[in-house]
Amino acid sequence: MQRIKQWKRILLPYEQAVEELKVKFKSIRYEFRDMNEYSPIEFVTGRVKKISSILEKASRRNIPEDRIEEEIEDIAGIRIMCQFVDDIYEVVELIRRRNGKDLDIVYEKDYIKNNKESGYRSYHVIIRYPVQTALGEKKILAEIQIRTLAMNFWATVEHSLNYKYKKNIPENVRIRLRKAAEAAYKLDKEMYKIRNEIINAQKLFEEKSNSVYEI
Ligand code: 0O2
Repeated sequence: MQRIKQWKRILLPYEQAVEELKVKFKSIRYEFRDMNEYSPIEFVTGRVKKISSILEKASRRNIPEDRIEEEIEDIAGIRIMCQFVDDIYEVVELIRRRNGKDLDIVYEKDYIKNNKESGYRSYHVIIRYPVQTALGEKKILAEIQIRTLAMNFWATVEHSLNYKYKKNIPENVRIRLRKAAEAAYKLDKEMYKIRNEIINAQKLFEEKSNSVYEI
């Protein structure tokens, strides 16, 4: 019980970081839309890892409890969803431009160019983020995952299957998942080919919806 209470306290700045980062990335989307420009960010989510998942990951990787905050980089996680693969790299640029300002980039992992064995694709940026707490500043690690809607669909489904099969997905399902990952990637490529067409149609649709509200 005491241990859970301690962990809840440790996680407070992580919760604050997730809330702040969500606001910051959502604001970028609002700004683009306000300028009537295309936003590379479609939507943003975030979460703090559950205590049980933190402890399970630490035990799986033999991380002593006093090293968890330094070694588990995704206790605070932000997910940014984009429409097109190119938007992902634009978002990465937006983050890089903030390096040394409100966040510090620790390292990046491009699982789009080098997808995982499972078929997983996403771009990960690990950052150090300063949180102002009642006891002063605390710099925490956070993971920003940037992916397309298709990549997100695949990852969400695969994550549920991993949970169901306790990370031991049967071979036949794993093969199908790899095929599905390729299909999702093909979908992203096809969509990219008609990117301008889609963006123009969305602009028209948005203008129409706004004018309805203006009446
Ligand atoms: P959750 O529930 O999302 O928090 P490891 O977790 O040991 O495989 P590592 O070194 O911590 O990997 O970093 P990595 O590989 O960048 O993975 C961190 C997170 O990326 C994972 O967190 C997932 O969110 C996501 N991810 C990585 N690989 C896969 C994959 O094959 N499938 C899916 N669906 N997601 C993946 P957690 O802690 O695994 O889970």
